[in-house]
Amino acid sequence: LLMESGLRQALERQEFELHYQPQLSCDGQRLEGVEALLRWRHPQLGLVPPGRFIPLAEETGLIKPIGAWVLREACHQMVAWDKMGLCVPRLAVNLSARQFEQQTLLNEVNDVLAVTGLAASRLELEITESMLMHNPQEAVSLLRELKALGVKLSIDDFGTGYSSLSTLKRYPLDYLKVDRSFVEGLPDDEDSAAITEAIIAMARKLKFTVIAEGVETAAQSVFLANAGCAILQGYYYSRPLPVAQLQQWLAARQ
Ligand code: G
Ligand code: G
Ligand code: MN
Ligand code: NA
Repeated sequence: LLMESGLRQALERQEFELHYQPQLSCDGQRLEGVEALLRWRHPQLGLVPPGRFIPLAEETGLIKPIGAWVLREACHQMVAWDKMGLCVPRLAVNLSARQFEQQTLLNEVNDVLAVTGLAASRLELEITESMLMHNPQEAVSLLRELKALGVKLSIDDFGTGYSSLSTLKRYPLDYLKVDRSFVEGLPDDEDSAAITEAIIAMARKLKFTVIAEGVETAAQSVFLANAGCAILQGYYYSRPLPVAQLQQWLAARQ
């Protein structure tokens, strides 16, 4: 109850903030991009992770204005980094099911690109399998229109839903993010290793660029790079960081 009334006011009170997690090339050398991850700086509860308020935001519909804020805030941040001479090549933003609607989303993306001047190709929108399966026909046409704007599209948490790679091929997706539940067992767990290698190999043949999430160890990063994964994301490289800390992280690497 406290959460719901608080959630309604959180936007006006500017209690939301974005943290950014780096994504590295498979050799760990080059920054490929960052993923924006939402947090709620609650006056009493402190920093609330998205798992604790996004379901409620979805139920109440508040996710629409919140999601629109995330998109604007993150794109403005990219342009601010450009001006500071900090090179962040690409920005990934998570979409929720309720945001994934034809006209509103297209207008929001179009507007934010026009207002900020951010090149469309530097924006990546992350969607989940369930968002595609709910209404495949609608999803295809929405994704095509988003692609026509020039943005990149990725499928998040791949492997946790019910879709196969062959089904995914019907959609104009650029990136496939292997869910961290597979990465967790690497390199020793034989089933995780076999499944991860197979997913990466097939995804590559189908021309997806593969991103692994939840990379926590050097051994996992080596395994994934050898398996053909292009981009790595996880605590091994960096946790999701508040803006000031990400800027320090970037500056330290230059
Ligand atoms: O940062 P963390 O691991 O706690 O994120 C947990 C979940 O919340 C992830 O599944 C992530 O996709 C989701 N999430 C994080 N930020 C956003 C956001 O801005 N919008 C939406 N819809 N989901 C987000
Ligand atoms: O579902 P999505 O991929 O958007 O969620 C990303 C979430 O995963 C973020 O909440 C982030 O905090 C979390 N995360 C990122 N890297 C790691 C990692 O190396 N290990 C674990 N356990 N979680 C991670
Ligand atoms: Mn994600
Ligand atoms: Na994910």
